[in-house]
Amino acid sequence: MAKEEILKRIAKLVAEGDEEEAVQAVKEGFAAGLDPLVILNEGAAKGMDIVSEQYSAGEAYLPELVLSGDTMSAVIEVIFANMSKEQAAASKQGVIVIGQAKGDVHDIGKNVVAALLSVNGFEVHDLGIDVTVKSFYDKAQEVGADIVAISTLLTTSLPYLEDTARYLTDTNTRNKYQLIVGGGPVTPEFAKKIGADGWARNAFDCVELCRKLVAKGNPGAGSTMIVDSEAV
Ligand code: B12
Repeated sequence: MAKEEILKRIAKLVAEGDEEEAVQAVKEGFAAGLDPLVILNEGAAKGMDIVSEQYSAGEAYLPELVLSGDTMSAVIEVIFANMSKEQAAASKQGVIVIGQAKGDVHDIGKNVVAALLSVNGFEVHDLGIDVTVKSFYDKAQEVGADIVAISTLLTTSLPYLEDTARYLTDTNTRNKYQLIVGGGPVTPEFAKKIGADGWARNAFDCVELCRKLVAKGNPGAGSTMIVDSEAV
């Protein structure tokens, strides 16, 4: 099968939530010489786009979303296992604490971001879903993080991003950690408003953002770096 067809098939199987076949197709992709990052971005992630659009159009419902989400997670695991071998010798780019904001159980996008950061040489500590402000702080202190990354897809969880910025200020640690935010309702304007150090549109942009922020240093200085590959 041609590479392009394998990518389309992976996208379709993720959208359909067919975990077994999707994992098999990913393995076929490796065998055909496809780059793991291409499989992730142009195959699996496209599948999530498809089911997201179907959901928004009322053509798919929560059970389908859960199946697709589980399939995406399984696929990420296989892709990640394959990539981490290649990247084992990668130098440490920085330490990142990442999690989904309090009240939010969505984790697919956050998992993609975490996986991509890991394979690009960052040491990633993933706190999972529904993470309290204090947990972000405690983990960052414990591991000596360079970056605290918060994801949310829920408008109702946005206030916790602002709370985190305030908590870091109140504990005199705002100048220790680059605070970055992202996910559906998190706009660049919102990131600026809460004084975050960075915002990125997707996982690929996030890797670039993290590289630039670690190189720049000076967290909490008041400027917000925006990395948006879709900006015109
Ligand atoms: C899948 C899904 C679910 C699944 C989640 C499964 C899982 N394991 O994650 C399930 C079915 C569980 C679910 C539940 C709910 N959902 Co839902 N869900 C979705 C859906 C369809 C797709 C999300 C997704 O995975 N996208 C694919 C990933 C790859 O993209 P992404 O998350 O955006 O991440 C990318 C970027 O945003 C960015 N990014 C992400 N995080 C970060 C972090 C940083 C730091 C940076 C820089 C970048 C970054 O990079 C990522 C990768 O490129 C969206 C619709 C949509 N179009 O987004 C609704 C959506 C997010 N859900 C919604 C809602 C309302 C809910 C529920 C409240 C429904 C309900 N009534 O129960 C519950 C949530 C309960 C809770 N407490 O959290 C709304 C949210 C509306 C809002 N703005 O508040 C949406 C937008 C649907 C809608 N149109 O109404 N959901």
